[in-house]
Amino acid sequence: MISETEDLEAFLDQSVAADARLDPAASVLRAIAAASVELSGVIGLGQLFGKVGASRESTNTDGDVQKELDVLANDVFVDILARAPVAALVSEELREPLVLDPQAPLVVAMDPVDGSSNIDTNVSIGTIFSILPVRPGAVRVEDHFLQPGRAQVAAGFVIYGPQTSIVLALGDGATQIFTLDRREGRFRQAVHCVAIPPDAAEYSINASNYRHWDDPVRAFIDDCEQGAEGPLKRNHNMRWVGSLVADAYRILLRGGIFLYPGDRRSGYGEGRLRLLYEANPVAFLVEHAGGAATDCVNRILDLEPSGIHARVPLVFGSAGPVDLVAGYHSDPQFSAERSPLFGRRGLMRL
Ligand code: AFP
Repeated sequence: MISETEDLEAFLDQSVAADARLDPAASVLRAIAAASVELSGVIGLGQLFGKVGASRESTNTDGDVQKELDVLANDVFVDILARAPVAALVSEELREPLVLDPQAPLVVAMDPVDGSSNIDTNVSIGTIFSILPVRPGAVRVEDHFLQPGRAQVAAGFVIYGPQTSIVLALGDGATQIFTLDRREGRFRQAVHCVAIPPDAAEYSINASNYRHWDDPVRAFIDDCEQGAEGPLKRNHNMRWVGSLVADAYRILLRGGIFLYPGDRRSGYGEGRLRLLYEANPVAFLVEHAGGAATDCVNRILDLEPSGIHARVPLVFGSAGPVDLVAGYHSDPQFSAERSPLFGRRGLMRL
């Protein structure tokens, strides 16, 4: 375990000194950190920089209209990763993988700007990244990316909020947080070895989708809402930022559970979030901090991606509540009660 360090540079140097195989990943993390300082400056200016939140004619792989900042950020990361030991890049903003240095030992999957819909509302947004080893013998470029998340060498996200911070885990079994000290132009250690509380009564879900959820998710949220009088026997709080990195950062620091399940809306059967560059990196950080991450039932980091932009239901946070949600999905009683007679669990509809 790496001892507490002064800043990101010292942390990366110490990590490579402890395991020389991490040297290429450390170079990629330095590149991402440098690009994030530039982006932080642009995001911090908001409308003063220009219409960064303006919508373009183009759409991304999500079918979402691209914001000016989405494209600008993607260009910044492509430029800097082309000078790092990266063989290929998958980005939410690019339909196909982009080949960079075919001889390099790593590939990177990333969402350059997560939370784009919040750009104009001055809410925290972020860059999420996953660093994987190339797969020897891969025939197609995308085959390098179709690995379970447990193969990640490193992963993390940058959050552009009141602070600009990098949350990362680099193979040594711990999640670290570094905050940009603009006075010195460097990322300094803010939290050493993040530890998610094993339990917490705070849940994070877009409740406006209640009518689209499957029964086990409804049953769990119903029980959270019933508070101390309900089967969970305690009152709960709710938070939903609409920016994955903001909800993830809060949960890493004070615990809780985040849910973006699959639902019955067209195109949302596997939820909204992407396995390669949203769920896997967040799951890597959460597990390194002692939490858990599933697709409601199965461990995220064990899932085999079906494609570079594959979506996945995502539940993560304090291990207790994440395990409880899996229990709601495996215990038939939680879905048996939702007959036409029961509007909400346990309440007879007359
Ligand atoms: P955008 O990047 O389109 O704003 O989506 C953000 C996001 O991917 C993730 O950061 C949020 O947790 C989630 O979508 C919010 O989804 P809803 O808008 O459906 O609540």
